[in-house]
Amino acid sequence: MSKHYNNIVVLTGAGISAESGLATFRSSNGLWNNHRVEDVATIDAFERNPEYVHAFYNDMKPELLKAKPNPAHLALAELEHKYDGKVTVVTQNVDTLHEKAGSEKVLHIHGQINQAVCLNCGRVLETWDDVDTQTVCPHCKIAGMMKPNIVFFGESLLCMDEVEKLLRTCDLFVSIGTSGVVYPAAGFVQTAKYFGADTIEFNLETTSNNYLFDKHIFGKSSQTVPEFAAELLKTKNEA
Ligand code: BV8
Repeated sequence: MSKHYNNIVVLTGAGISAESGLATFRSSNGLWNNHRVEDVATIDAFERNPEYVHAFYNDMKPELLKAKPNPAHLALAELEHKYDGKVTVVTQNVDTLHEKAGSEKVLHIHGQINQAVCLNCGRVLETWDDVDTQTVCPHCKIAGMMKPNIVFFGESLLCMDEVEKLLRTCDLFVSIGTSGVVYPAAGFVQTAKYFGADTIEFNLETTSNNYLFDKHIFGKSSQTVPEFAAELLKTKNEA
């Protein structure tokens, strides 16, 4: 690695949190806690049976609260703070391991497990406590209108205005631990490439959209990402 980049976008998926002990979507055949995600993480499922969907996410909270960031998360946080350029993490993960590692510029495009949104007033409640159909919104005081602030299948993503601007202006797009199956996140690499970014993919294996990446770094992200970050930190802005 000798090239210096000024604006790096890092898309992360469930694979970056695998070595922190969190199940990935794919390796468990699309199951989370023995439920098919497509059956739970959908707006229809929530409208049909909000208690069931609330319980699914409430059950996930203790494990995600306890989970610790691994060297891949820590390397990205160090890169954000020490690198002579802009580094932004765009994550599909609903865990908060990037923040726990010290990353500050993190965009959760699929939402966050420790947040709920009020369908009455639109305000977001930050909480690791259980949220259910009885929960009262602390802002508008209405009960029963809280939804996990998780982007369900069929819902539009969060932070997309900011993400689209980043994809048009970044000069390096890195993808870490994502199978490239879920859209529109799986299409981000195409946009970045179209606007001239170099593209690198970190995974254990070849993924569905691998042909869009200039470079593939195979291996466990807890090893490959710290090595990559260390190389980047050696480069200097020649301008
Ligand atoms: C939308 C929240 C439109 C829930 C999630 C048919 C074709 C194409 C697209 C569609 C289609 N039908 C429907 C769609 C659209 C749909 C979609 O893409 N479906 C897929 C399943 C086909 N997308 C949507 O619905 C999106 N919304 O399109 O809205 C719209 C527009 C305007 C107005 C209204 C509507 C919403 C998508 C978001 C859904 N919510 N999460 C929850 O998390 O509980 S997605 C969910 O999937 C998670 O976010 C998770 O991150 C993601 C799974 O992807 P990955 O992160 O990649 O995880 P995965 O397990 O798959 O892969 C892990 C990878 O890591 C593997 O490659 C593995 O090899 C690697 N790995 C493992 N260990 C390591 C490692 N790598 C390195 N080191 C390791 N140690």
